[in-house]
Amino acid sequence: MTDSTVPAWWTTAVVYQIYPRSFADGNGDGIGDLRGIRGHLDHLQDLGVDVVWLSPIYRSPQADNGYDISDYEDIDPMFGTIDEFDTLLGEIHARGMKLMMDLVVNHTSDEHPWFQAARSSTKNPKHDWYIWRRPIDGAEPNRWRSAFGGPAWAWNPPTQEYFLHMFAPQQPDLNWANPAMRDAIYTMMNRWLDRGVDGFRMDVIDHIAKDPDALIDPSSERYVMQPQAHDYLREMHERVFAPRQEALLTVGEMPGVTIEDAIRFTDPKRHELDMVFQFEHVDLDRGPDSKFDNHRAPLGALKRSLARWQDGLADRGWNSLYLGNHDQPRAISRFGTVPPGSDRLRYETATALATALHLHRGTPYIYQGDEIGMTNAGFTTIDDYRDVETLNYYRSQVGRGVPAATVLEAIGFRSRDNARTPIPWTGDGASSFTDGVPWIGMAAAADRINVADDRAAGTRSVFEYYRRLIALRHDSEVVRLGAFALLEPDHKQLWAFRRCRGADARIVLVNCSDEPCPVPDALRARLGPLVLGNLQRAEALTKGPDDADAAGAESVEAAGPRADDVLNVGILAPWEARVFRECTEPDK
Ligand code: TEU
Ligand code: CA
Repeated sequence: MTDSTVPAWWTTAVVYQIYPRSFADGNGDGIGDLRGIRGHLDHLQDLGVDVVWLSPIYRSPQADNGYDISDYEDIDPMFGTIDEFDTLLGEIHARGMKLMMDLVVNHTSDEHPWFQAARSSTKNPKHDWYIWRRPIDGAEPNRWRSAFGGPAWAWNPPTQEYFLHMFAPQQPDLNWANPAMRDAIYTMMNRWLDRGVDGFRMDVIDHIAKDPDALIDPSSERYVMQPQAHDYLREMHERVFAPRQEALLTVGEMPGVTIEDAIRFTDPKRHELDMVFQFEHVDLDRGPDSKFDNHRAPLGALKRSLARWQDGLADRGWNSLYLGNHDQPRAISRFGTVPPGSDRLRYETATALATALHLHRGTPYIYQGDEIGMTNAGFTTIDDYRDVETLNYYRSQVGRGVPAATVLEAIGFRSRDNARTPIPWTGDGASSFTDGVPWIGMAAAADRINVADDRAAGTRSVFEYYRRLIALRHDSEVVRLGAFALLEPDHKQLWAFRRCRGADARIVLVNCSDEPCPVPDALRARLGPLVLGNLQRAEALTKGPDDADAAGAESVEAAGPRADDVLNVGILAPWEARVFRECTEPDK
């Protein structure tokens, strides 16, 4: 957040993440593209989002679906051309939205000309733009592992050295200690901002600083969150963001970041980033050895984790709010119990989790497809999968004798491909996404779970409910800026919390279970008029008094269903979510 007394514009904003290769295909090659996105901007504008975040569309060999960039300043032909990009950007701006690009500068593709030069000779000026080490005792310099399995070092015969890759071998890590390399990155970033881009989501930006001693320490585990990362980000802020800071949004993706680090990264007085993606809540259900040793995270762990971050960044810094993205399984199948393609409690779970997330303090991020309640894919064979991380894991596990069925069950729950299935725009499934053959299969039940059917579902439309959540954030200062307090922290079904700003307060009740949930009496006594609920109750709802802070009839707080049906709120239905004004006179 800026250090002015006026809250930054993005404290009101909601961001929508597009994974371009799976959003909409405009030329029939089975891969989503810029033309496809242009054809569905109404969907985003109808939803009411303020910022569109595009996962990478730069030139790339696609070893990691574009997170391996070979030219930062050109659009990959599979997505379109730079002219088509300019047209898309213009149309997004004309509709009053902003565009945030995905910046991957911890590493490049091994096909980037920089790396091709660097690997050719230790004498090449670009050699030091990457991270090289000689063998130690004939082996890799330390025992660091790639996030995708195997050693984090690959051998380079021309120079008889290893190079570091925290991800795929096709993704060599850049050496941020080299000033010329940093200059090239800043120059490129400024060219995108000069083109009109409104900000950057910065891929694993907490990985960019490496401790040189750790690189040759066989026992070292120290590869994220090195303190130099702050120095580089302050330099980047000075060289790139500062001249246009008020208009920009910068968010750092930071696996492993702590609250203390995040305060330093997002404290406006430090001029580094506006916000970060932290990983504490999305690492709750992973095993000690692998994310695929997965189990369900208890509600208590999830709500206390987010509450820690609410409390931690309450006074300095700002939270990104997310439950899903292109690296995570679908939230309703992971934090809910909705199997692939099932309609059982699917609308309820999608809208309940969205209510909990969007009523927290921070900037909510909607991942494409979550706004229509998409589930995990439901893939059944390894041939259905495309993700390098998933395929590497399958091969390594089966290779060490784990039954294929066991591995398929683990990846079926946790694979990143669960969220990378194409968006079905109508009940025609694949043909509503592409005229060709989609690059990856559709999720289960795409004939039923699709944009057209959801948007026609009236009071059971996930899209319509998301739209009202977004409108509520836009309308309500207490939702945007109100202080957060977790209520009933030990309740195993109920996610309850309070937001308040001055005398104005909301109480949020979300039953995160498949069973009815009695509302504790102490809470019921505090409930005033209903502001928003995800279920239509049988009882007729009467209009309550006009809202004090509602800006007229367009306010969702004025227009939504409201009633003093506190007496009827004693029991929350499975996955029922309700937002109330807090009653100031308990006996009322
Ligand atoms: O992901 C970084 C990351 O660490 C987590 O998302 C996760 O550890 C990773 O997906 C492996 O489980 C970012 C991008 O979001 C991801 O798509 C890329 O694969 C990765 O960086 C490398 O660029
Ligand atoms: Ca295409």
